[in-house]
Amino acid sequence: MSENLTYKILKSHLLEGRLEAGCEIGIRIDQTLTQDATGTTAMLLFESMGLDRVLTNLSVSYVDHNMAMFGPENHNDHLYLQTMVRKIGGYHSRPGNGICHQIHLERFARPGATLLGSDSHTPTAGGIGSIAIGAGGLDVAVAMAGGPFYLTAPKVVGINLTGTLPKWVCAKDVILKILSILSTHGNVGCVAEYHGPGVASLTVPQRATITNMGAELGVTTSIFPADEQTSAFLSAQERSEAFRKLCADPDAEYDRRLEIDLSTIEPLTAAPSSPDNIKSIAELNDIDVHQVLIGSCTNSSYRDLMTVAAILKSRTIHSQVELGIAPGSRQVLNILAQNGALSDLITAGGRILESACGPCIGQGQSPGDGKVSVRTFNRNFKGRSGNKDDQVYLVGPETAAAAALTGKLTDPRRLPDLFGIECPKIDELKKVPIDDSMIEAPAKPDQADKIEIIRSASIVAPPAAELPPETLRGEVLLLCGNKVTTDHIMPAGTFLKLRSNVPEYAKYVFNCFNEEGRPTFAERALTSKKAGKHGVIIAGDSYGQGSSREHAALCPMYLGIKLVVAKTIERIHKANLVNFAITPVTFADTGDYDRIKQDDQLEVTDFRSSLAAADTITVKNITADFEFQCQLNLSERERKILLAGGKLNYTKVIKE
Ligand code: MIC
Ligand code: SF4
Repeated sequence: MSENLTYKILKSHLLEGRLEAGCEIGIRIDQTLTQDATGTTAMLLFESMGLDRVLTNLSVSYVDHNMAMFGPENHNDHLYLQTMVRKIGGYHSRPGNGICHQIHLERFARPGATLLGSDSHTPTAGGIGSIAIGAGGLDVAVAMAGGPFYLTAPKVVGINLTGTLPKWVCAKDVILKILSILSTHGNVGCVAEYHGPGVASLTVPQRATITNMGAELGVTTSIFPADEQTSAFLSAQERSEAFRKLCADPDAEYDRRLEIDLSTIEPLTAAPSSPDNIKSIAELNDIDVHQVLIGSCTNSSYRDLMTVAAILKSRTIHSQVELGIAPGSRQVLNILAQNGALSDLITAGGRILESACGPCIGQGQSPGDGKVSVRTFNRNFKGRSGNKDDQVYLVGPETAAAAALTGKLTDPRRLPDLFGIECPKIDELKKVPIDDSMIEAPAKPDQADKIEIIRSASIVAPPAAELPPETLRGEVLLLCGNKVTTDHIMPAGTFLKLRSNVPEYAKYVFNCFNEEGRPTFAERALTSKKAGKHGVIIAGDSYGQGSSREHAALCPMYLGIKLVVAKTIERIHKANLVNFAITPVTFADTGDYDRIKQDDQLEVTDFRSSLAAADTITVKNITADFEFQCQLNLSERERKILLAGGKLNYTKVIKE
């Protein structure tokens, strides 16, 4: 039978289960990636499994998120990671080296390999032909310990690319176009696989922009074939040995097909405040802009930054605009420094930020009240920038540079008329300067003992989960609407420094729903827990969209949450809930959502027994006196994890 590329790679890594869409499978993971905001917990969980060395081909820990370093916590985390990771046989990418996904693409990712990362944008490596999946830190820790990664064998959406991109249109516009068609919901359990004649015209970094922001579609991952472009990219990185030609069979089957003619795409934006609120820039021309930020794991490749530098060269940014630029990796920053483009950016008035996530995760550069911020990033969830009522437009580098010059949202195709600027043509370099001196190699097994782990007091072991109760005596602690993201559940930004200390971080669960002068969500949850009740969260569609941060399950677990009832729940967050013994269920009849109120008292008798085998549970709303049905949608393995009181307990039971 003719196979698509996704199934070819899954087949060669299959350890358990039937490779048929919808069935649960376990796959071998070749590589793992962790970053500092999720990595400390992942490493603490790895430690609690009692293993000395990682069992993957390659595990890399990156420090790129928590870089602001207000207070000692971040530095404490960096030192813990540096010592811990090398001791257990992993590589450590030091602060300043750049954003995990971009460095992984440049230095480690391989066509045909499987990569599991504790970050939702791990699929960036799909641009080189890896099956690269984002997951919670605990799942990554288990993969580091040699365990399989479990997922639902996906449906594959074949996206046939034809034509070539017109002038002033970039890879970001391609993924924004796809988001306008597929949106951010309804794609759980799918893989986006690109094929067709249009693929050949896209370089690996352009492909990586597309696979990166595939995370916003909610798909399991996105993948491109490995072809001449891939070979050229690897050769420029002096990694030709990693190249393998890979593609789908000519008449491969897909569960769904999408046709994208690259030549018909125009400059687009994701308008406030969802990555699928897509509009054409031409239709929004002339909206006032006060801030432009360029960078993030989506758009800070050599080509992207050179494009911006070429547009801004010998010009000054508009007086109303502040421009920030965070190059994705030290490699790119160094090339720009050596070829003079950095000077063009500085001369134009750009503020050069360090090679890191920076403003993308709310570490500074919050926009002013009511002021439009134009960013080349991948997420514009309300409040993520650090301003509760932000107006963030996501765009490609061409549009960002145009806005920096005009102080307005401007279709970059107008730049020739407005300023006489020709469309920059940036070719990828055939050779890039290689400098891995900021990547520390694993300690040799006989040297590992000599490394002492630096563990400061701010690093607190994560709390253990509890067994599910036989009768759930629930209290509705929050009724939240649609598209509640992990940024809403567990804010990042200035709170990021608390990632290694669950009791402290848990104080800010659902912080954006807290009102001044009233008890916070955390206070209400702890009061309810003390009274012997079990916390329940009621949500609408796409609950847990966005990040892979398991703190969005771990901290609610600490506060006594036992059940999440939603219309739909996103893949990574659902897995994290199960891992931390919070049962995720969906409404059998979504109309019941409207009949529930905050503080309602709920009851599920036989809760524990139902987890073992039932497909539905009956929830009694004692306050409003009615019953409603919820679906369990759990695999056998997930049921066992919940019954064991979370994945850590389950993994220990399996080992014994
Ligand atoms: C994000 O983009 O939201 C993050 C920060 O990279 C997260 C990971 C985290 O919360 O640490 C992600 O995308 O998974
Ligand atoms: Fe970092 Fe932003 Fe990419 Fe997340 S999306 S990894 S915060 S650059």
